[in-house]
Amino acid sequence: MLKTDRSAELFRRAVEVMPGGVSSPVRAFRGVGGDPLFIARGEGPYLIDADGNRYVDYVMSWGPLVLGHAHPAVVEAIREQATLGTSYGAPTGLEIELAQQVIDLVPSVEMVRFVNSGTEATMSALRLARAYTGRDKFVKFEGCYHGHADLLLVQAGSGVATLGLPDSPGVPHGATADTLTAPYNDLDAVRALFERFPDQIAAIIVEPVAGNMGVVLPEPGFLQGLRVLTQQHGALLIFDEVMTGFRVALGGAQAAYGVLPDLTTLGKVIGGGLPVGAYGGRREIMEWVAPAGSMYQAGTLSGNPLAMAAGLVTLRMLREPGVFERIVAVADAVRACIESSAAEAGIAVQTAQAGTMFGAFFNARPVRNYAEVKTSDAARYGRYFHALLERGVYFAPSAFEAAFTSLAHEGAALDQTLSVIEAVFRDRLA
Ligand code: KE4
Repeated sequence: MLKTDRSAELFRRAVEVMPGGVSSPVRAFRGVGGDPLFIARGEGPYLIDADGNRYVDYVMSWGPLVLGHAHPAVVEAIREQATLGTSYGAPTGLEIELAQQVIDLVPSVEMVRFVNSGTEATMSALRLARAYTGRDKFVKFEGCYHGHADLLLVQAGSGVATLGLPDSPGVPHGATADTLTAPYNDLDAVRALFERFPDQIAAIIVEPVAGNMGVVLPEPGFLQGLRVLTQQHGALLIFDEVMTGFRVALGGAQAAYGVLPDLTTLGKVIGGGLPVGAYGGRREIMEWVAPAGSMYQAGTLSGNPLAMAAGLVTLRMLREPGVFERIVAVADAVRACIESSAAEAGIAVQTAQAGTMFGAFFNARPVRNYAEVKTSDAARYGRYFHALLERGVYFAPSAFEAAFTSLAHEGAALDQTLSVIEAVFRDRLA
């Protein structure tokens, strides 16, 4: 049994001063039971909690830490920049360099605007699509999560799904009146929306690999079908690659699947662990963004030099020969271990993987959309989570999330992970 007295004490104090004791709902362990661990530090592939317990971390801050915790090059880049100042509220060469890295890597992106979170990126991209097309409606998919902006809190995944919230109070009907939803992987449903609302749909926004309802892959032809439908109906295609960017492939899911959207939203990895988001795409669309154009969007700390420095060193290292492949190989090994261990124990598990992110459902049938996700055994996931945690392996405290690897997940950390997964299934602790 884990000794977590210090975390328990911190949690008691936290709930007095922060709603639920956390700064973001999915951290609260509500989806798996028990109380959250309070973290003292991160070190390569490890989290160390306030009681000194060490865990191999597969949450990795929900995706950003593709090089691992406190990578020396990232720490040095932040330290060096901090001595030059943390924010100027004025343009810097660092923004140009990071924008160029994104443009070089992400096939459809010709121009970039930096913001401070994925939520800001998606809400801005949708405003831009509405400005560019002169239309108000847009389509999202059930179980996909694109941040917590009012217009997107409809049938959302991630923490909304984890907490089983019927979407959110405080979102006025008017804010979501133009938000249309369809089941993931269902092109007929999307086609029907275009027929029902001709010339009214500004965009489709989609997670090209869904990572906020667990990991659900696009079926063959789904993304290409969205590309064709949006072109046929004069709507924009937005790939929300906040999670999949630089994780599914160096160029994101659009590179892996060969489908080019009109706009792409990014976050997580491009901040190297500091708050950054971005949206980008075709130049003729992006030039609608103020001050070049009239679509307004702004941010005090957008493009701040600290975050730019951390993101730059992260992407530069990720581009070095063999680095990305090493991180994918770890995800391959862990995913394969889950599959083989569950099969040997006769426990029905569906796994899915895209590059350096992967997931597992306790389900006897393949999972292709949110309705099918919900037939999975979330209670069993909770037992699985705690059985792994007690043995020093930290997966997402929710069945509706993804697992992420890093450059640091090698050697002893990987060996420990594989032996713990084998034991948890063999001893039927899940
Ligand atoms: P943020 O505003 O949390 O930086 O990004 C929102 C967002 C947008 N799009 C996608 C595809 C995302 O996955 C996210 C955020 N992801 C969740 C984890 N699944 C953030 C974790 C949290 O909410 O604490």
